[in-house]
Amino acid sequence: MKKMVVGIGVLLSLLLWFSSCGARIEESEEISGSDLLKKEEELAAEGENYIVVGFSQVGSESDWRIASTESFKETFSQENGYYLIFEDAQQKQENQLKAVRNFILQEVDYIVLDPIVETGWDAVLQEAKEAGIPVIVADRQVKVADESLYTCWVGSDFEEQGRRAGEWLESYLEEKGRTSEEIRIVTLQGTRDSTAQIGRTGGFAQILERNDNWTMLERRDGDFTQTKGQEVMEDFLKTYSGIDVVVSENDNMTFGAIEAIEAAGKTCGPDGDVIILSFDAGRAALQAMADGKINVEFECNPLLGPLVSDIIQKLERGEEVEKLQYVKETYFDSTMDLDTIIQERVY
Ligand code: GZL
Ligand code: ZN
Repeated sequence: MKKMVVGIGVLLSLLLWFSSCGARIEESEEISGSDLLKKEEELAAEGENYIVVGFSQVGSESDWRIASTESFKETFSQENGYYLIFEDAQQKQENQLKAVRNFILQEVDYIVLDPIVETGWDAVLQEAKEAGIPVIVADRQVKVADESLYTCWVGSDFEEQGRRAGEWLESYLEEKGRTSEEIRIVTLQGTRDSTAQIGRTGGFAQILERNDNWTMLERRDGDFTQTKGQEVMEDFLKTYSGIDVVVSENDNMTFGAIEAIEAAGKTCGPDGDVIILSFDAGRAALQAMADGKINVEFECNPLLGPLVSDIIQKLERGEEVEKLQYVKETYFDSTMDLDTIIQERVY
């Protein structure tokens, strides 16, 4: 019988968990994934009915991602009736594929996947389907030939976020009487082929094309990280003169871009040389906006844990769930009462 030795981390955390639940496993005992879960079933028989959830998370590349992980770990706790097996893929799809296969071997009850990019999931989701394990996709989306390979998706309308950014820039430039001068724009893109990047780029492009005086000098992948965002912005500043606007597809790249702009002796924000549009609207970015460095923040809600838990509870009751579930979002700009907004922010 194929013995699957669970990762030491999982083994240790499960050992700790079992000991805390009173089931005693001899310290020296080497147990396999399926034996581990048999023990868990024994526990269940004693009424400790945990729903085992395997969550494959993209990585820890941004403030948004950290808030997302926190939301899932807080929600999928033992007090709430769950046992969470959490895997951080360090922004590599092959790690996510391994994690999902691991979850299947461990016969988890549900798989939650935040897919780093949209393609490459058909085979592994087919395996989950054959194993009878429902897959819930959260945040970013998967593009698969057979939509039945996942139960549902919950997350943001990234294209609307992008459109909202374009609409905001239109009205801002109108207010400033800058509707006939050339507006020179660069874009720091998120991880290429991630749903957030596809949507934000695509949504903004819809508005770009109706403004003849806007010039998109270049869009380049900054991988949603501060380091890469700074690197790309430094190169943009060397390559292009008179950049008027930076569209940055997440706050961490924005922080890097601000570093680069200021190092080049320029200023950004409402009173600066360069207009900064940023996505996520985490607390640190709202503070940077209050400090005058960013013009506008397009919110992206990372608190998906409770929504995914509601979905699982519905499925446990045999209820139908919507295939696509969008979270509500807004934007904040420097004209608003940022101190109050910052106080109220959860992330
Ligand atoms: C968006 C999410 C993106 C964030 C980035 O929902 O996938 O990934 O905008 C994060 O900050 O890295
Ligand atoms: Zn709109």
